[in-house]
Amino acid sequence: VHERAPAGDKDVIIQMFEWNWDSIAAECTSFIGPAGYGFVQASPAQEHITGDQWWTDYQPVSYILTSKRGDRAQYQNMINTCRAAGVGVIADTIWNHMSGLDSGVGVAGSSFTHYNYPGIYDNSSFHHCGLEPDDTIVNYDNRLEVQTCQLDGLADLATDTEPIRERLAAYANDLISLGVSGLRLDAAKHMAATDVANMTSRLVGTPYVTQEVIWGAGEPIQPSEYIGIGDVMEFRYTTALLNSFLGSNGANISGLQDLDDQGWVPGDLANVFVADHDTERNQGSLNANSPSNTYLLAHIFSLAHPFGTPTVLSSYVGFTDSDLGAPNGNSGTCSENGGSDGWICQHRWTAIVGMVGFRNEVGAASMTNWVSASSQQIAFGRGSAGFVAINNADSTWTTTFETSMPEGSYCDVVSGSSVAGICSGYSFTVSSDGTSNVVVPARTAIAIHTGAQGSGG
Ligand code: ARE
Ligand code: CA
Repeated sequence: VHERAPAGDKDVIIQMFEWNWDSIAAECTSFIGPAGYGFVQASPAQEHITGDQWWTDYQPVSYILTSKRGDRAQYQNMINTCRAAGVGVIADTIWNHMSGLDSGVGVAGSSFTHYNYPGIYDNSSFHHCGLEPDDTIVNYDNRLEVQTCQLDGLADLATDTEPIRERLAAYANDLISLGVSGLRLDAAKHMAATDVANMTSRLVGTPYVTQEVIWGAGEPIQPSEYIGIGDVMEFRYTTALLNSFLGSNGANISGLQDLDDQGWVPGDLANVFVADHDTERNQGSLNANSPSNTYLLAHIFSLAHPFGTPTVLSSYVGFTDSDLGAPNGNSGTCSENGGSDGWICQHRWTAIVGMVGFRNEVGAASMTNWVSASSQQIAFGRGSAGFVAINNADSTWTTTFETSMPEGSYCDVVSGSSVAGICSGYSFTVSSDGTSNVVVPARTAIAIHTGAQGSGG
């Protein structure tokens, strides 16, 4: 059993995709901690291949903690600074493979060849599956192939053997010794669950673990195989939000009430997200360029709904180019409520910050008062602490909602916040009978909670 934040209790993770360590540290202090986020997920920390593309970070060549994002001292400083701001660091951890290059020199100066990493691994450290030309995975319907052949040609570590398990656990324990709170296990599907479980059993303490096991139609390897180890990234949720908010494949947001009956991993073991760095690069995904405010509305839903532990991706512009690396010399910067210098800073968007406050306020309260006025208009409460209405239709939604909230005047945290009892955005009143008259404009949402009372606006 691994440590995870209790639902709603500062459980929101930001994936600080490609931000360097110094800039994450600064952002933890100035914004992320005060805003109430629980964790930042940082890019892989270990030495990797050189190059300007973002994906160099996913080709490890040694366990020296020097990457394009900073060195060991900077990584340690990031952890210390974020923790001081109340924010844990989750390390993106690569156990499945090393590089896919014939040979090269890593960013910290380590020489390597595809199957030789001097002082660490030699040819015998890798699977040589012999099932496909070049040993590269083609057939996801073959379990053995997915787990012992090479993902995109990346040298596949023999995670079923003792020396490799020992080395990989030692790497994770080094990160833990520096103070990381959790691990994202990259490409977990490409390691047998027994291999992953063996290695996590060697970890010092009880770090939060989230495993990247992408569900695929008809594939033999199932996300459920990994739930005894820790959380699983539930990509079926991501796909359901995509289809529902875009109204594609017959899906609508009115179908998103009960997510525990979908056959996904259970909500208390699911790590959920509107997008990660891979999906935002997929054509037709929900991303910052999606039409009609759907990307933002999906985030509001994700942070309001009780299912899963949510991650918010914070990324940079230009993701339609699948190779483009981070802007501004890898140093993340934001404006007050948005991005700057090529960074998008989703984690600073007013509505997303407002919904993090909502989530922290409602905690584990169950869903109440679900109503769906049409296939693209939903509203629900969270106990007596919060209420949200999402209008993903092209027409205004004017209605009297039944809520379970106490009588009062509340600030809409989608359009603003409460500053000393004055709402910087809209405000709504709830009567003594729990009803509230609300106008929700097309393609927008409103959300109120007991932690943001106020009037005006
Ligand atoms: C790069 C080049 C390749 C080259 C390779 C080796 O792009 O052309 O062959 O280097 O030299 C990232 C990038 C890759 C990049 C890699 C290494 O996305 O393009 O390759 O870094 O630099 C599968 C896996 C899943 C994986 C996705 C991408 O199951 O684990 O593919 N996601 C993680 C990370 C990625 C990262 C890696 C793994 C590797 O999040 O960012 O790759 O560390 C179906 C299946 C899925 C499958 C999916 C896509 O949906 O069900 O399992 O995901 O198709 O193939
Ligand atoms: Ca493997």
